Amino acid sequence: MTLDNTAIQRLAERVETAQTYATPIRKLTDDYPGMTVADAYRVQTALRRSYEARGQRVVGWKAGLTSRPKMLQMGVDKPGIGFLTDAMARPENSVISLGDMIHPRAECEIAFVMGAELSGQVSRDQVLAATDYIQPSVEIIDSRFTGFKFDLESVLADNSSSARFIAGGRPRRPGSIDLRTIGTVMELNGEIVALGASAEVLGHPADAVAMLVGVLHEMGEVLPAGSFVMSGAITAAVPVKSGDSLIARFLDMGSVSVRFG
Ligand code: OOG
Repeated sequence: MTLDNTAIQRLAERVETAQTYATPIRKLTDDYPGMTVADAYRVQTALRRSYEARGQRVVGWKAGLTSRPKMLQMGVDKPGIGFLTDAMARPENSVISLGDMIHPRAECEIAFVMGAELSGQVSRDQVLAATDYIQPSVEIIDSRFTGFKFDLESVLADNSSSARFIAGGRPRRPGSIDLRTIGTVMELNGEIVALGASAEVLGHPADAVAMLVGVLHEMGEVLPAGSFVMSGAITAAVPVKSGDSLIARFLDMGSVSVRFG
């Protein structure tokens, strides 16, 4: 860690303002080149505390940059995590307003709903044993950095670009489906724009949840029972705009549909 608490607090306020008013900012490492990953998570924690102080509730977590297509798209080669609040959740089949985002992009992800708490270093099997069900989801990400360009430290401080999330499709018990071979097809306005398979996510999406629990442990946190956890985009993210309609299809798990306003 290189930054003092005053700098951490100031950076969290800078990110929160950019998130709240959808105004792009320079990446944080331009001003704080010595910032470390540990510093970035301290900024993310300060941001989480601020949202909680305003009455938002943390309902889950997300893993990000867990697939090669995402790492190649963003030029970052390590995964990370971010928190999800009730204010970011949107219902399936709804119209999601994009007016309060800078340059939104959509992603298909496998979500895990936890039946039991997890903490520390856990295995894929422990993740699966603690999972109540898995479910298709769509995440709308929105980097607060100009041009959607960042490095690992900046994106982690920006809560891993979290903006909105939608759960849908058909929930499945983890033991009833091979979590590596779930094919996904994303259609935007009737055109196929992204195709993938769930093994892109660290070889097995449950390994992304194990990674997430490990990062939480380093932050002094656990993953509570009832958490909604997204394991990370399977394909590169797709830009969306007002008027678009999106269907994310998941093999044997149904689909998630949304429109953008
Ligand atoms: C960082 C967040 C990536 C994912 O699922 O890979 C992410 C970004 O690309 O802006 O949410």
